Amino acid sequence: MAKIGTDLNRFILEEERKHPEATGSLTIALTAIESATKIIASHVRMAGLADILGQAGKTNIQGEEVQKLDELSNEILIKHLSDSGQFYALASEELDEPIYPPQGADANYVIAFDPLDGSSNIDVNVSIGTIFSIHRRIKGTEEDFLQEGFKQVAAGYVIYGSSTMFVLTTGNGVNGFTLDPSVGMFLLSHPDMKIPEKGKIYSINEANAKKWTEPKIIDYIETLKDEGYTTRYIGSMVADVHRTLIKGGIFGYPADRKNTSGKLRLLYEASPMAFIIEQAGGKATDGKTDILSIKPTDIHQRTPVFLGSKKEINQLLEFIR
Ligand code: P6P
Repeated sequence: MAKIGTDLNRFILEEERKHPEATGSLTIALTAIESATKIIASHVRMAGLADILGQAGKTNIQGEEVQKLDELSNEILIKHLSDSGQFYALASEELDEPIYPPQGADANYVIAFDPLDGSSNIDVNVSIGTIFSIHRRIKGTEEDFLQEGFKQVAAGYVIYGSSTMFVLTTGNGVNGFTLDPSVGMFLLSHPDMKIPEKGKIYSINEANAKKWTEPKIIDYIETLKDEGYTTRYIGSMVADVHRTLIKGGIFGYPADRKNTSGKLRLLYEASPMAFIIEQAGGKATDGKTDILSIKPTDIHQRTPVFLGSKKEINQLLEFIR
């Protein structure tokens, strides 16, 4: 196991050296994500000052329209991922269609990302995050994004919270790196992360309960309440999933009569988070199928999501089945 304090770049290089066939491409790819998210973090930290400095969605002192943070984050990621030359195609929550950077014409990977998930929470200073999912290029068409989640090469998120953390899996466990702003480096703070077998928290927006298309979820939650669980729901997926990874329990966003396929996106929210949670020893399902087994049909498709500790997920599946 890597030593606490190892920086992310060194960790990625040491991981690469475990694979003789590695070309270094994934290392460069992940380093590009690291650079982009450090810049995003600096903008997110400034967001609170936006009104004071007349920025962030308003006209700044030069009289220029300043972009919304999620649009800015999207542009920062597109620039760094394109310039890395390691991605044949980029799919973003902010873009209707994928883009194919000329620098990545011969690249072996495609990446889907949510540049700033939960951005509606910025004005109330709630943790938000960047989520990404990397697949191998197969055909060199949009279909390369429509691979099952278990085929992911790497997945991760960066949570811009009380500290900025980069949580990453390349299919060999989960490791968490905390940004040391004094040196601008992500340092290994949470080696080999494992989700507790069970928790004491459920994280589901019960305000939607009367609209849920699977009423048995209500009975399941009542059982958890009888078992002494408490509820925590931040309304920012990265924050709710990060807490679930560390404390255990369950996070869920069921389908309802308004969002008949659920609200969360499969490719760049549910699938990367499911890969991380399963790599940490947990489970992720849409209520019937493992999230990682779902064959996507559309880049922006939505799915119901339930992820977390094995105990809570298996118990839920007993109720639903
Ligand atoms: P609701 C944020 O808008 C988001 O996309 C996720 O980050 C979060 O988990 C979910 O929506 C919250 O949705 O309907 O409970 O506010």
